[in-house]
Amino acid sequence: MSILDIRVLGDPILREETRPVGEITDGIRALAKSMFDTMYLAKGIGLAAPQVGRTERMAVIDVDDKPMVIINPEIVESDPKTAKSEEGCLSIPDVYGDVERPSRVKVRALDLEGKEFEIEAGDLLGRCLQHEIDHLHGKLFLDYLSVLKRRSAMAKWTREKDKYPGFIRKLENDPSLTHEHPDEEL
Ligand code: K1U
Ligand code: ZN
Repeated sequence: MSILDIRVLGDPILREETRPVGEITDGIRALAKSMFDTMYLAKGIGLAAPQVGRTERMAVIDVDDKPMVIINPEIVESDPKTAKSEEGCLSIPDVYGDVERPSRVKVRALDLEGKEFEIEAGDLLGRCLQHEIDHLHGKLFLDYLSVLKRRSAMAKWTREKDKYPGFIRKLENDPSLTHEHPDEEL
């Protein structure tokens, strides 16, 4: 098992555009495996390459026990109807916000064999696809919040960010994974 460090808000890589994956090499397959290991340990449902300091245009997702790798994904259709729901981000631990997004999207991507596929999804999977594809273009859920909600999310992050020196979240000593919830403490 290979666990990668997660980059947190403030690391410039989270705001950069990724580069399309050309050939799907053993290195890309190994990266996907390490990203799954990292995502599961962090208790996430998705993880995009920039979150682990990589510039490849790829992400891993697992909603409802259906692991999926999306390489060079594109949203090819978006429902004009929108839905609002709470999101978190493994790169902004303990900060949450309600994000309005298209209710359903159709995504075209390559799998780890280099085969093109399309997936149409709403609900949590549709939201997760959009959240991960945003990461691949340097966009974060905070960008969708109103000025007031964004300000309060940033105030919360100001209180959290010192736990992550160098904008690096090391999962082996991560406070939100290793500490009990305050309500569960005596
Ligand atoms: O990319 C990431 O930062 C992962 C992120 C993805 C995501 C969360 C919520 C809505 C859309 C996309 C997470 O997995 S954060 C963990 C989390 O919020 C969550 C975990 C299990 C079920 C639902 C949400
Ligand atoms: Zn995220």
